Amino acid sequence: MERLHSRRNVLVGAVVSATALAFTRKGAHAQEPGIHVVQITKFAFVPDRLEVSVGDTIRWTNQDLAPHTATAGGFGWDSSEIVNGSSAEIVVTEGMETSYFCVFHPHMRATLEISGNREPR
Ligand SMILES: [Cu+2]
Repeated sequence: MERLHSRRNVLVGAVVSATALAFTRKGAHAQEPGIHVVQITKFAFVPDRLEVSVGDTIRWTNQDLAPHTATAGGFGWDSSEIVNGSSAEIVVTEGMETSYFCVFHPHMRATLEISGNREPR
């Protein structure tokens, strides 16, 4: 029941932050892909270190007035520009780069930890 409820929340989107927090608490033992929310605020990624699994979605939400990006250190993946109040999502894939930054503000840096695989659905 809890999983069904979580999946519906992901689709609805409005309550996705609460879902992401719940997912984080469940940790690596959760079987279904989850959504991890990273807030971009005051020129920083929060959290700046995120544990994810292949198949999970990472959603960056920009709370700053300035535009930002989430861009892999070697440019292997890129959110493209995220303007104030909007979000971008990337699905975690096997072997993807785990360090990223903002191309507009290269001092903004963060890291992913890819902890394991989930069964394809
Ligand atoms: Cu930026």
